[in-house]
Amino acid sequence: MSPFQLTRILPEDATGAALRADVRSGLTRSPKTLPPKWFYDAHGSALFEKITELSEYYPTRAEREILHSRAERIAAASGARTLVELGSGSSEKTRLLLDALPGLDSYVPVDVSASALEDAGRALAAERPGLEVHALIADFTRALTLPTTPGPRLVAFLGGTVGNLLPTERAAFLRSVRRLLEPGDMLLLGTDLVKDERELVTAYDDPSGVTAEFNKNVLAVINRELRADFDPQDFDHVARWDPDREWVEMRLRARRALTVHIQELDLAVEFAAGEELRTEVSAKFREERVRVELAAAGFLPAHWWTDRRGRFALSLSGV
Ligand code: AVJ
Repeated sequence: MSPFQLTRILPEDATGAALRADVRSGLTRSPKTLPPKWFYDAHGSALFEKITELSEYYPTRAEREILHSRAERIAAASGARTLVELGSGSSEKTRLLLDALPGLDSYVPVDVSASALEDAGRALAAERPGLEVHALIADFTRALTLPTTPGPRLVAFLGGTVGNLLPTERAAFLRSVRRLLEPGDMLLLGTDLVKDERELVTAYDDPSGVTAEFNKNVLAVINRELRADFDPQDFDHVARWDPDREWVEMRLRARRALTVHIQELDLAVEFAAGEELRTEVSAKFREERVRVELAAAGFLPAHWWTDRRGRFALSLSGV
């Protein structure tokens, strides 16, 4: 039996149907919005990898610092035999955890991107012959069922991606993760923290323009998948801090009045000059809010660790 198994939970066309529904509803409302998950085709994922290497984009390095210093504690506290990673992407940070979890039998990376799962999953299965890799192609914001693997399980949701969910979506998501867990299982959650506005905005508006390119990539995705005629040059990248909701927003601002045609949807979308399309919210947290939200979902927060500069936190919770 191969130690690498790839299971598709998402039906082949679920992604296409979800994209069509999101684009139709997001571009026909006011203000216009798109969910950030559509950034991540192969090019968008590569651009995100480039973002993580920018000096301005601190979350990845800050989280890696915490994982590096706390991996042994996490391993000891969880005693995990199965590691489930939601939104695993390239699984690079996972190696720190995997290396620290000596008793691990199974690794379950969950991602919407089959290609990311293939590459990362096969590499890991080759490196760790004793480890069963059960990759799941799934949208973790929807109902998930996990393969039967030995407990206790540690579910990791890293990178601060939980901040991409709006508050009501986040509450529903945390409850759905809670339902996956049994007594003895734990959740390891990465959350970016509230900090100086300049530092936050610069992390989402780097001078080299990589984040701008990443933001505009969603237009290329819609052009390709839904036969639309967006010209990325018609839009400016905007990153803004919302002090009331404590999140960073990325937007695309139309440089002039224009009409976009989306053939697959049989839809024409008008933008006024200066009109902004919101493409992402990235919520920043305070310890108290993380505790309250975790508790509301039925978790028992046990540990809270930050990097030395207090920019990012990892929390470990039981159920
Ligand atoms: C991958 C969702 C954690 O919100 O910081 C990076 C995505 N957006 N730069 C984030 C992102 C703009 C990132 N997450």
